[in-house]
Amino acid sequence: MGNTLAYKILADHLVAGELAAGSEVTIRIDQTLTQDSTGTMVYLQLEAIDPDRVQTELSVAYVDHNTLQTGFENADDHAFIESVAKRHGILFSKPGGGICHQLHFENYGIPGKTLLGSDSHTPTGGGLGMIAIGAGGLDVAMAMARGTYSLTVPKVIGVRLTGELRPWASAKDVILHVLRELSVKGGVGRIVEYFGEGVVTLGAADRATITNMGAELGATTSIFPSDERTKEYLASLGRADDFIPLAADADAVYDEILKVDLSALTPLAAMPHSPDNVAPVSEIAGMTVNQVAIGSCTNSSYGDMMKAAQILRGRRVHPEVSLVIAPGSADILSKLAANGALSSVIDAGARIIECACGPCIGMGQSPKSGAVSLRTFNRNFKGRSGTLDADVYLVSPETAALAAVTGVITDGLADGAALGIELSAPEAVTFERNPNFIVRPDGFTKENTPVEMGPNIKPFPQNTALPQRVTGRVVLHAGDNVTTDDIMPSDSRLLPYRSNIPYLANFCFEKIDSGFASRAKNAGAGVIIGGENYGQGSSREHAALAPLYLGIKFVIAKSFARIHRSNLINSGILPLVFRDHSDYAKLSIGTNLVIENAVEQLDGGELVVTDADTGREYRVAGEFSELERKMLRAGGKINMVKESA
Ligand code: MIC
Ligand code: SF4
Repeated sequence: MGNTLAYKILADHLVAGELAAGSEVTIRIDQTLTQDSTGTMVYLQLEAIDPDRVQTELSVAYVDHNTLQTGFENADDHAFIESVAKRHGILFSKPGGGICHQLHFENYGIPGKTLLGSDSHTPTGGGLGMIAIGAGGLDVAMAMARGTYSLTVPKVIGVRLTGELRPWASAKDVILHVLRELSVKGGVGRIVEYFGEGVVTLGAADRATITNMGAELGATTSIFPSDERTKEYLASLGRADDFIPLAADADAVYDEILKVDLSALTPLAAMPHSPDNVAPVSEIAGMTVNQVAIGSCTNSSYGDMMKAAQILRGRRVHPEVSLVIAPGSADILSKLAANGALSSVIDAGARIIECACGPCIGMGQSPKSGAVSLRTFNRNFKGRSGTLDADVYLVSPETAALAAVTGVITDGLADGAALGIELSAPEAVTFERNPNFIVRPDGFTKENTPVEMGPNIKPFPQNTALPQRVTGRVVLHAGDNVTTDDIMPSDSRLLPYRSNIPYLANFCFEKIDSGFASRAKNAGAGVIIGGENYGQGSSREHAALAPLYLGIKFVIAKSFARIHRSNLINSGILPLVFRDHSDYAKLSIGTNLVIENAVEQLDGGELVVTDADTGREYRVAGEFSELERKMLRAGGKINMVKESA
């Protein structure tokens, strides 16, 4: 029985445990990446762990999220990250250099390596045949300090690609199709591995779009083979030496298989307000569009930018549309400037913004009230754009640029030719990589470099050891698919406070229940009730740290998203799962709950939670690995590490 590519790479990196789905293993981590909005916490934690140099082959600290600098906070955070990076041997990527995932893919991604990143879209690296996993900041800090990461081995879904995309159908449509098939929780506990004869029709950047948005499936990661297209991509960046061929065995056995015929795909769109709410563009064609945004770590490659430029060249952005373009890296922007594509899009009436996350995380360019915004991004959660009543549709760069010209959602496959727009593949180019946005840590040490700590940077909250009797009052009763954007909103107003949990906590759950923060503070000890897939989306551990600060002791949900579940455990907050889903409706705000003998119950896999007023009992699953139980008993990962030191 042959092996999947994912398991081959995991086996190569295995440090402890048995490589079988569902069991816990520790793997060696070759590379880490952080970005600034999660990075301030990561580096506070790294300083608390206090290693000398990092134990990875390569660690990079990118600044790409909080680049608005409307006050001193962002710039202070950047200076803090840079100082810690220098102290521990980490490369620092300056703001303006580009988006972490695009930059890492271009400059450092290597087939067969493992990458752990404090951002949920780290799996982008899977487009180059890496095992690239998104994790909470503390896990990334530990990976830098120790060079390892522990995870539950996922199952592997094989996606067999056949055929070839037609013009106007694009890599984005492949992943939107997969999302339509599997849903935003279809990838939980799974790695999505692409194989089949259709793979070679997709270039590395297209594969990156697909693996990037595997995060929206809830998957641990996604991966493509490393083949001649990978080699071609690496060679175009002067990195041919980084290439090795990699593929699953011909007789690899997948836990499940999904077949996708690329030739049958048409342009698709994820409609408000979920990435899996997918419809053919033809079904929504004709809808007036107010804003179009092209960029983000999903669709900001050179090829994507050139496709947009091809459509915009010699045309005019519709008078009623605001078109915003953010190239993924300074290298790409520079190339567009050199080959004239930049003038084409500016002349058409596009707004060019910094090579950064920007509007994707609500850092500017919020659409007008009630707007329809077409974005090439990966998330369209309600309010994420900064405008609560805007309708965001996620589409490919082709579909986005076409709508920018016509002013309405337009199906390029049906109408592109009639509009006189022919799409051709962009010419192959080579890149001179620009080292000028990178600060290398050479010559810097802990001894000669002080930590630069601005006044907005506050210590992170820490839990205490699990008591025998855990009590808490229900302070929130939430529905299915609660996102980390719901738990800890992020926009231009709040992102500057990512290093200030006491301030940020006031806005916890603000968008779905504005009374939450004060209710939790008044309760002293609180409990959150959630539905399915609680905590999907971002890797931000702020979605665990702010509730911790507000006194949340445990969360009971129908199911949890992977990274958020880990972040809760890392913070010492118990993520518990309803055994009987009908219990969900029996609990409401104000119910006083208690877990007796919590320490012993934790070992049993099932816990009894009792209504302290009526005596009614609820059975909840607490299926934790040995390591997770240790963390929960200690009151979180940092405490556990200190205990064992
Ligand atoms: C996101 O896309 O939601 C983010 C912002 O990149 C997050 C990280 C964060 O919250 O800082 C992610 O995806 O992990
Ligand atoms: Fe940045 Fe958006 Fe990508 Fe998150 S999803 S890393 S905010 S571009």
